[in-house]
Amino acid sequence: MERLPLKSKVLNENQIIAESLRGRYREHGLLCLNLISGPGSGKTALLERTLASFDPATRVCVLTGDIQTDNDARRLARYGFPVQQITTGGTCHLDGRMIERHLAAWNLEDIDLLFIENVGNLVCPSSYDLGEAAKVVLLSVTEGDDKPLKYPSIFFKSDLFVLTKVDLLPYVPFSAETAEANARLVHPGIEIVRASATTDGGLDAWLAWLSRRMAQARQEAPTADIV
Ligand SMILES: Nc1nc2c(ncn2[C@@H]2O[C@H](COP(=O)(O)OP(=O)(O)OP(=O)(O)O)[C@@H](O)[C@H]2O)c(=O)[nH]1
Ligand SMILES: [Mg+2]
Repeated sequence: MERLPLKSKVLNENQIIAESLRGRYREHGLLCLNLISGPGSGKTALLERTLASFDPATRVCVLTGDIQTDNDARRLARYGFPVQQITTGGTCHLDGRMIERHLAAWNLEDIDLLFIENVGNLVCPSSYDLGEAAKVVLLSVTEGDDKPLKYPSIFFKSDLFVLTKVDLLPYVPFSAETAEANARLVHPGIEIVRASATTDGGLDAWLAWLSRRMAQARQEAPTADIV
């Protein structure tokens, strides 16, 4: 059998859906962020505090993924913004088709910011593009400062590394500097913020990053110059 060399990557089904989602997000100037971490690093807590800080007129929606339960959607729905739970029933990551199906319930014209909280897993979600503008990786200070070296793919693919639960730093043998240096070894350009969902002002750096990226998404929308 003769083998033909392929010069470009054959797009798999997920990638085709992701590119279509990305195009739709761009068209509406919507910022989509895909939050990824191991189980319990604080994704939902970060989102709860973030939603609590927003003006009620903020056009933000959340899709939150878990293998079982709608616990996270119930936690997040308390803040008055549209939230949907995606229960995968065993799959360890979200994929483009799941996102597409759940977004059908919403009008993208009415959304400026879409958070996707992925299933708690530091490995599988890194392989699935959801059309997001950026992946955001979270790692908490109770998980070990070597994790960026042990799970390099997600640190390599993320624009932002949020080091969470920094209020616990005095109580655990964890060096924030080492974790950050390890993340930069894997991905020299990665941006890093430290966060605490339990401390006043603990999310300031994250919120500043968020508003910068929202402004950028608005500017890149095709209608940005039309007043
Ligand atoms: N001390 C402290 N605890 C936190 C912080 N953020 C989250 N937690 C706690 O960590 C636990 C897990 O937080 P979640 O927000 O549920 O974590 P998650 O990443 O959404 O978890 P999964 O969705 O199951 O992967 C909860 O008991 C939170 O109260 C923080 O900044 N500081
Ligand atoms: Mg959660």
